[in-house]
Amino acid sequence: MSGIEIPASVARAFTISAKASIGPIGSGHIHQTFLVEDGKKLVLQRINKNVFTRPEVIARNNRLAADYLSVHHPHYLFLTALRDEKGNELVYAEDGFPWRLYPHIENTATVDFVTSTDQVYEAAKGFGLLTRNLHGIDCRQFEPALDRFHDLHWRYEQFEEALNRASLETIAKAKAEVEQATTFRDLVEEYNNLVKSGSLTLRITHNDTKINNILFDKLTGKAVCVIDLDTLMPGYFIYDLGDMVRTCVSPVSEEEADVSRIAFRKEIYDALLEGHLSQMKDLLSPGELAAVPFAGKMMTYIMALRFLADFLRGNTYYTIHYPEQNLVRARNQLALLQLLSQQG
Ligand code: GN1
Ligand code: MG
Repeated sequence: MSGIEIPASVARAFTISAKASIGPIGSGHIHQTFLVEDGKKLVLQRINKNVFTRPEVIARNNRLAADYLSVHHPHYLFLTALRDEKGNELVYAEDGFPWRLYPHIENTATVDFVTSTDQVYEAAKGFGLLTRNLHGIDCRQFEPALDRFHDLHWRYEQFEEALNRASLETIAKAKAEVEQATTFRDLVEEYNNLVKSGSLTLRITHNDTKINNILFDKLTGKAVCVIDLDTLMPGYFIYDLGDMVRTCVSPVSEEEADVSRIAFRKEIYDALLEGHLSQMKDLLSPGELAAVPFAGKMMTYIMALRFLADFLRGNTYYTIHYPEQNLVRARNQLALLQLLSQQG
C-alpha cells in the first residue's frame, strides 16, 4: 500500500462514495495512483507537486492535444481527465496536492517487460501513432511541463553537481557506477552535436514511452491507448524511440538487480523499430533517420545518470522501496548501455 489516504474533499468533489473500494495500481515512480471501484472502475491519481510544480501546465497541454485530436482524428482514443462537479480537472486537497481522475479502460492491461515481437511492434506503433496524429499541431502552444527534461547535457551537469555535493561515504558506495558513468561522456558531445546540427525536428512527443505506459487489449494484445501524458510536450523523436529501446530490448526491467539477466534482444529491437517507423517513417528527415542508432543509448544514459544522481543526492526524487534501489537501477541501466554500445 502507498500509505496515502484519499482526502474526503477530493472524494466529495469527484463524487466517490464511502463504499468505494480503493487500492494501489501501476508502477510509476512519481505519483500515487489508485484504482477506485465504485459501481464503475476509475483511476485516481495524486500528482507529485514537488516534481510537477505547475500541474496546470500538464492539464493545458493535454487539453490542447485532446482538442486537436477530436477535430483531426476523432476516432483516436486519447485519455483525458474527468471533471469534478464544478468542471475542474484538477482538485486540490487541503495539503496543496492536486488530484485527478481518469476513466478505467476495461479489458486492458499493462506489461513491465516485453515477451514477444508482436507485443513490441504494437507498443512502438502505438507511441508512434500519437506523435503522428499530433503532426500538424502548433508545438509553440505547448509549455514544457518539466524544463530540459531530456537534455542529456543538462542531465550530465546535474549528475556532476550531485557528485560534488555527495558525502564521501555515499560516493564510496557508488564508486564503480560513477566511474562507469563517466566513461560514456562522449554521448553528451554526440547529443550536443546532433542538436546543433539542426537535423532534429521538434514534435509533440510523449516523453515517457516506457513499456508500461501503454494499455494492451487483454484479448487481442493490440495497443489500445497510451497512458501517463504528463510529459506530452515538444521533443525529438529520439526521446520516444530511445525510451522504448531502453525499456523493451532487455528481458528484464530497470529494477533487475542481477545484471547478468540484462540482454540485448535483436529480434525485439528490430520489431520495435519496424513498429515505430510504420507510423513515423514518412515524417522523418534523412538526418533524423540517421539518428536512430543513437536513440536507445541516449535515453539509457539519461536514466543511468538520473538514477545515479538521485542516489548521490540521498534519494529525493524517485520512489524507492529499499535504500540502494536507485543505485541498483543505475547499475542496471549502465549494463544495458554497455550492451547497446556494442551494437554500434
Ligand atoms: C519516471 O513515474 P514514472 O514511472 O511515470 C520519470 C521518467 C523515467 C521513469 C523511469 C516525471 O516516470 O522520466 O523514465 O520514471 N518521470 C519523471 O522509470 O521524472
Ligand atoms: Mg511518467
